[in-house]
Amino acid sequence: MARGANPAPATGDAELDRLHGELSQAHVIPTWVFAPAIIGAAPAAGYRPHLWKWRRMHELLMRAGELVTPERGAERRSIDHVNPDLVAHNATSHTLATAFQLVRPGETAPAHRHTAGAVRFAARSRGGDVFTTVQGEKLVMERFDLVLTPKWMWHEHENRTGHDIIWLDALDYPFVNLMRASFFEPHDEDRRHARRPSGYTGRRIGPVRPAGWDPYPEEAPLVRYGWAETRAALEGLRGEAGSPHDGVILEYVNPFTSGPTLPTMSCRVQLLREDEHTGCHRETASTIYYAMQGGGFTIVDGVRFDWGEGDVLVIPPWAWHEHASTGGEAYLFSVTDKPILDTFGYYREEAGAHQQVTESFAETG
Ligand code: 1HN
Repeated sequence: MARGANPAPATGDAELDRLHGELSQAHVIPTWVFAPAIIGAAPAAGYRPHLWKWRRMHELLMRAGELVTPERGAERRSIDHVNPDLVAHNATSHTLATAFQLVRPGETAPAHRHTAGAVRFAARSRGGDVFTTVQGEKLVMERFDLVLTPKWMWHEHENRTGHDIIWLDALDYPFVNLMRASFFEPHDEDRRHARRPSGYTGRRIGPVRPAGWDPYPEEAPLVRYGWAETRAALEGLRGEAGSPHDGVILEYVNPFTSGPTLPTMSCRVQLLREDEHTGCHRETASTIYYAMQGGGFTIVDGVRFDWGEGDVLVIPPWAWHEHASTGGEAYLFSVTDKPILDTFGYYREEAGAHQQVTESFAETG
């Protein structure tokens, strides 16, 4: 099939139409016709918000637990949240993808590395000796801990407990793929890196650090954010006003730069207090939410998404949204691509009036 540019609509002027036709065949388009399509007056996400209900995800993941083993080839027993509007990209938002990963007792997911950066939020963990090893350093994963796998770092997972662990993976591979910058390598035993003592990085990221310690930039940060400390920080802010659009919200920062969690992704945790209903806003960032505890709803462009524990919700860029807790307080973990926009000065935010709900999201599949 010949590949031409989009044909311009007929104008009624035969000669102009002939020019438009020839332009298209020569793989050029007339800006005088296509300017609005080329440069939008406001962002068009091109995809809709979507909600994945935990009950269904859990059932499917447990079936995978019976049928699939994470070994060389299959690599990981994870199920990716594919936005029905982004099927061609296997993506949750246009830049980010989340997944649920199950590691059963005694299992190891073999080491590999990729240019995509990843974070893991321990959604369901009973604690104990279950961990991700990043660059030879063991990062344990108790419930609601966050561990990072920055780009190109070797990582493998191991569960030495008697219980299943399920975590939420968030990766920036849709963005990396857009940039045509994806590389992947399975671990090669010959290149096995030196192992570090447990807590090595943890002892180097606080307000007091070994004197003269200068991390290689490509090796930092390698961080585990323990839920006990994160929760204490969140509780400490409970009495303050918080954010008009998010309630009490914390950002997981890079301890070396105080910048975002990773160059492409910022992780947050937020508390919506009892019967809190936030203000409405829209932003040029896309965000994926994981409901940790409690229930509530989020209105996105007039559609109400009711969420409960374990549910995942994606909000595209420039979509109006506001959050509310119902029946008590609610905790949300989220990942946003805001750092990418900030890097180039593209982040914008606008506050708006509360929305009218025109429909409620209905689960499919
Ligand atoms: C991946 O490498 C991991 O390393 C998890 O645990 C989820 C989803 C898609 C592609 C690669 C991991 C992933 C993934």
